[in-house]
Amino acid sequence: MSSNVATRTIRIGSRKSQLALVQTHWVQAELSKAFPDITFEVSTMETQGDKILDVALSKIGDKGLFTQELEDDMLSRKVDFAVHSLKDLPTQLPEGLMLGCVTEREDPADALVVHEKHKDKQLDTLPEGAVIGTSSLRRLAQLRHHFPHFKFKDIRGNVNTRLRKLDEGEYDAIVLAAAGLNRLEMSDRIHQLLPAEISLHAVGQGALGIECRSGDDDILSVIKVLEHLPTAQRCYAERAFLRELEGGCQVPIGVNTQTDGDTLTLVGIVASLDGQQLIKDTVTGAPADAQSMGKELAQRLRSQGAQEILDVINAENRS
Ligand code: DPM
Repeated sequence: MSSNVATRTIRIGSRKSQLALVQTHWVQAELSKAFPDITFEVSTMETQGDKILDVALSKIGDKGLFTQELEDDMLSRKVDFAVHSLKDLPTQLPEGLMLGCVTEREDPADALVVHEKHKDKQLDTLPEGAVIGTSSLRRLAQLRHHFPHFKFKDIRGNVNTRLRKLDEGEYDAIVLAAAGLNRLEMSDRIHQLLPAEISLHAVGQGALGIECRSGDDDILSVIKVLEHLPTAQRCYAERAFLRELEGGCQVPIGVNTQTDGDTLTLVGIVASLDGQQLIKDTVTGAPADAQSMGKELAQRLRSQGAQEILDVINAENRS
């Protein structure tokens, strides 16, 4: 590291939600431990995704919904890097910015949270017509496939708002990322972890992504101390898979990855919104080939009909 960075102040950009702040403050604390002579300051802002709360996520559609304002501040040098939930970070970053670090993953699984009155129930035993809250097309399509007798209803807002809406009786159950609940110390609200056979998680779910200016070597040398290589390799494979498939809007695409010694396994799914078609396949390879594995899996799913499913969804989202 060059000497000028050793005594300076580094500014971190973050969203304002409680979860975003927990994540950013963790990064700040870890980096302060590793670099006691550097001052790390947090600067918070609201993004488009925090402001527009009455429109389904899939309809807003724009990429970078939760990241763009932070990216503008990095490019204009108001902040030096930004901490994101990796799953909210688009696979194509603006010119001049890069994914500089991927931190160790929390549990990437989806979790079912139920209303009090269903506390003795599981997905298998919730009644016919139970109202399940999610605005994730990925969760919707996969759950509809396995549980066609439920009703699905959009839900927006940060984690706390969603839990309140559930508790107030608007929904029988909601699906959230286990990682968010764990980080908010609300693990006790997790009623059931959804196994991969029921719901493949979102690309990058459970990991933090630190975005910075491309080639900003001083900043990169600092944030890299938080990089967790096995997580990064898994997430590079997942992101390459999504990048190869995506059209522009939120799409029902799920993944699961495992590393076992020198083998990386990537499972991916593309689902139709009615849950009728699930196209799923697996590739294995060396972790160093993560990106090409992601591409290969995308091409395999495409040859099995995934593109037709995505074209229909993207056309509907735009209309
Ligand atoms: C993205 C999705 C959701 C968030 C879509 C998806 C969930 C939306 C919903 C891309 N971003 O998962 O298929 O359920 O209505 C989000 C959460 C976290 C990061 C909250 C959550 C925390 C977990 C993490 C919202 N972004 O999914 O419960 O760090 O991975």
